[in-house]
Parts: sequence; structure tokens; C-alpha cells
Amino acid sequence: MVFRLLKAGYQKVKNALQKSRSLLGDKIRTLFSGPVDEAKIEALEEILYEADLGVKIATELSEKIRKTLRKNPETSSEALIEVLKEDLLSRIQLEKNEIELATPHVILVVGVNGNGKTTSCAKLAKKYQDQGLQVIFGAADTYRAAAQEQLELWSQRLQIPIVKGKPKSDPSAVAFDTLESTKAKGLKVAIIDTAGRLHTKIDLMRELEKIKRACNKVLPGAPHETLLVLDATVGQNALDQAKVFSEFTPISGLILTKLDGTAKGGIVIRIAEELKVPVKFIGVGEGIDDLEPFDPIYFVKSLFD
Ligand SMILES: Nc1nc2c(ncn2[C@@H]2O[C@H](COP(=O)(O)OP(=O)(O)OP(=O)(O)O)[C@@H](O)[C@H]2O)c(=O)[nH]1
Ligand SMILES: [Mg+2]
Repeated sequence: MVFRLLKAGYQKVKNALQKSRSLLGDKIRTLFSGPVDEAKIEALEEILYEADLGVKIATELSEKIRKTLRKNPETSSEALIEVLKEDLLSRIQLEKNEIELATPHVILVVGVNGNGKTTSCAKLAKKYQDQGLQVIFGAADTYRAAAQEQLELWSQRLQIPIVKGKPKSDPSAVAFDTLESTKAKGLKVAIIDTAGRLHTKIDLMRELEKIKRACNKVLPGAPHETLLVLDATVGQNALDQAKVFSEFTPISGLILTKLDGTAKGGIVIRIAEELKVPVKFIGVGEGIDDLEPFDPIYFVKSLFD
């Protein structure tokens, strides 16, 4: 089973990236109107840097434009923009971002507090539900009572069963019970929400490992996906968080949330390139349907056109 980005989805991505586009594509188009000289290339580097693409990408892209103009000083500004787009695309087209489902399919959702884990669990669940698949939630964020309540609210709205634990109880027990229930009820997809904050980073990572072991005990091979949720609005910080998580536990994919709330959507490219972990979904709003499969072509296009 595969999610495909529909035309309507592209429009949503495009709308969500409006701020990012005005900081990147629009600025570059204005800059490139008229002949492009060295001063403009330096200004380009600045724009790329400010769009949160980082020093490396900014330098490499500017150099590519320099070379292109050296080869052919008559290169049109549209052609230069194509050079930029193609380069950025090549950095994020890691693999086909298709999700093959195991039966049952277990998704563990991890990330720092406030990044949008619980909301993303609900949005993901809705996507599977829309495809006719029966979903179950595991509320393994037992650290805060409110966290389980938040997921429970979604479970009521979406009419999806939920397995919870007592406040402060062992989250791996919740994961275990969730998968037992998945098996017993013959459900297709289990989505497990986790805590984003614990006493220490080490505690958090140990807990995630324990949850994973519990999943694997009930369903060998589970979790089939560990999705790291990152908040795109925090820029460089998101990259740092991703590095910490992937140091401790294998991450199979990323969900970049709140792209609608930032002008620095360029961070997605940097994260995808540096981590070599595929971006699976992007959050484009607070609504239940505001999660889109990440399509590198549409993403780059939305940053420019
Ligand atoms: N604009 C926008 N807001 C989002 C998006 N995704 C999540 N949010 C909002 O971000 C806030 C935090 O989301 P949660 O899902 O509670 O985050 P969390 O990671 O579960 O947080 P903790 O449980 O505290 O660890 C909520 O107000 C969400 O509505 C998005 O794609 N766009
Ligand atoms: Mg939460």
C-alpha cells in the first residue's frame, strides 16, 4: 500500500511553502532579473544561507552558478534557476519514498516534545483509515497524563481504538499491550505515540529502545517504521535533534512538521541530505488532513514556482 501525492496535495504543499518561497525562489528571481555578476552570486549565497540551507549547500550552489556562467555567460536567469532546482533535487532524491506495509504494520513515532508527534499520529491514522485500513493507537507517552488524553481525543474523533497506560507507568508495557491487541483484533496498522521529554536524554533513548524490544517480542520485526518527528520552524535545532536521535536509535524516516509556519523550509533539504534518512511526510497545517507524503520534485518546485 502506497500513498501518492495527489494534485490537491501539491496545492497544499505549495500553499504551506508560501513563506519559504518568498524567502528563496521569489528573492532569487528578483536577484536574477538582469545580468548576473559576481556581486549577485554573492547575494545568492546569502539568500541560500538565510533560507536555512546551510553554508555547505549555499557555497556549492553559488559555485555551480559561477561555473555555469563561466561556461556560457548568456545563460538565462530561468536556466540558472533550473540549475539550482536540479541540484537541490539531487540532494534529496534518496529513494522512492514509498511505504510498504507489513501485516500488521507497526509505526513508532518519536521526537522531542512539542514537535507534533501526537498530531502526526492522528494525521497518519486518518491517512490509513482513508485507505480502508483498521488502525489502533498506542499511547505510550505515559510521562504526562495530558499526552494520553490528547491522543484519546483523536481516537474518539476518528473512532480508532486506543491502548493506554496508567500515568508514569512503563511505556513499553503500553506498546506490548497495543500490539497484543492489534494481533487479537486483526487490525492492520498500529501507531505508537511516545514521550518527547524525560529526565535525561539517556533515559529517553533507553526508553525508546525498551519500547522497540517490547514491540519485537509481540511481533518479530516490529516496529516496521520508526518515524522521527521534527519541527521545521526551529531550523538548525531540528538537525541537531535528528543527529542525537539517530545516534541512539535507527530512524527509518522523518516527518517534518509545521512547514506552514516557517519561511525556512530549506531546512528540509539540509536535513535530508545530511542524515541520509528519507523524509516521509511533511506537516502543512494543524488540521487532520494536513499531512502530505514528501515528494522531492513537488517540494523543490514549491520553493521556487
Ligand atoms: N501549523 C502547524 N502546527 C502543527 C503541525 N503539526 C503539529 N502542529 C501543532 O504543534 C503543536 C504540538 O503538537 P503535538 O502533536 O502536541 O506535539 P508532541 O510532539 O506530541 O508534543 P509532546 O506530547 O508535548 O511531546 C500542536 O498545537 C499542533 O497542532 C503542522 O504541520 N502545522
Ligand atoms: Mg504528544
